[in-house]
Amino acid sequence: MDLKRLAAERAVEYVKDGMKVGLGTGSTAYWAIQRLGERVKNEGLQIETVATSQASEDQARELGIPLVPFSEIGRLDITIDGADEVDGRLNLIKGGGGALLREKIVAMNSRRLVIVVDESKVVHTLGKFPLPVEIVPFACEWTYHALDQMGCHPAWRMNGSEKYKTDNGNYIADCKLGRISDAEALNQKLNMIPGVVDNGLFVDMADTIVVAHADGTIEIK
Ligand code: ABF
Repeated sequence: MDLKRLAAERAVEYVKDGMKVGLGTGSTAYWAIQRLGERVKNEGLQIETVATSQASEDQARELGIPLVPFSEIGRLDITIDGADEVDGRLNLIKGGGGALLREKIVAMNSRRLVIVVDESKVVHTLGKFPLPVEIVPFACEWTYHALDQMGCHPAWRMNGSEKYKTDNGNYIADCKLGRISDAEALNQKLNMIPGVVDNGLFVDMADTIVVAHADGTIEIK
C-alpha cells in the first residue's frame, strides 16, 4: 500500500464518534479524508469537520462528510494533516501545498494535532525543504526584499507566469534556508516582518506523528 495512505488511515483510528475534526491538505491528508468518508458512510461515524483548503473542503463535501464553518465549530478535538518535514522535536515545515495559514489556524484551534507522513519527511534538522512564507500582495516586493536581507534566499512561488495565489489571496515566497538551527527564533523573526502573514514553521504544535516506513511498519512518535 502507498505509504502516505498507510499513515493517514492509521491516524483516522484516533477519530471517535462526536468529535470535531480538522481536515488537512495535501496528498497524505487526502487519504485521511477518504477514510473518514468511508467511516461516515459505512459505520455511521458522527463527526463535524472544518477544512484547511478549498480542495479538502470539496473532497469532504463529495464524500458526504459534515462540514461546519470555522466560526461555528468551536474548539476541535483533533486535526489530521500532512507535513513537508518533521524533526526529532516534532517541529514541522508545512505549506508546500500552499495552505499553511489555514493549516496553522486550524491546528492552533485543535486539542490534538496528528501529523501523517511517510518516512522520507523525517529529518534531523529542518530546512532542506524550502520554507514557505505567506505574504500580503501590498508592498510584496518590499517584504520579499526584507526576507532577502535576512539571508532567507526567497523565490516567489509561481503559477505559470503569475505569482501563485493562496486560498487567502496572498503570495508565497519559498525560502531556501538549507538548515534551520533555531526554528522558534526564525518563526518569530519572520512573523515580525509586517507584510508576512505567517510562515510554514510549526514549532511545538504537533502532538503525534504517524510515520509509515518503507517496510510497511508504522511508527508513532
Ligand atoms: C500539507 O500538505 C502541507 O502543509 C504540506 O505542505 C503538504 C504535505 O504534502 P503531501 O502530503 O502531499 O506530501 O499538509
